[in-house]
Amino acid sequence: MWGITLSDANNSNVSYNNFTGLERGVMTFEGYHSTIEKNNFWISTSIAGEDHGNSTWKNNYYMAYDEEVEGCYDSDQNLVCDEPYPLYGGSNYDNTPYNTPSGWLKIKHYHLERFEDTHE
Ligand SMILES: [Ca+2]
Repeated sequence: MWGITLSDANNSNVSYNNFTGLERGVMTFEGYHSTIEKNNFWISTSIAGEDHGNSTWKNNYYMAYDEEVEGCYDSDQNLVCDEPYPLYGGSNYDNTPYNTPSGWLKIKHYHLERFEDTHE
């Protein structure tokens, strides 16, 4: 069961959702130029997202890809995995997957702390 299916939908935006209690998160097909960003995919399978179109996936959190054992390394400690997260289906990637739930809310605070640290 999918949380959201975008069928033949163009220029849609799916943001700020918590996908829980599902086996699968978002699937797009036959559509183009939609954006899926800043969602928390609390989905343990590797099929949080499936893309058969040409949508942009960025800045999402994937529970199945947030630890080193799952392949997510964060060598520069900016809360974003160093390697892209491959979406199921086509050949699309989330190039900036967060390793922290709602990491987009924490990144400003994180940078502020780092800035203060380096200027003390
Ligand atoms: Ca990183």
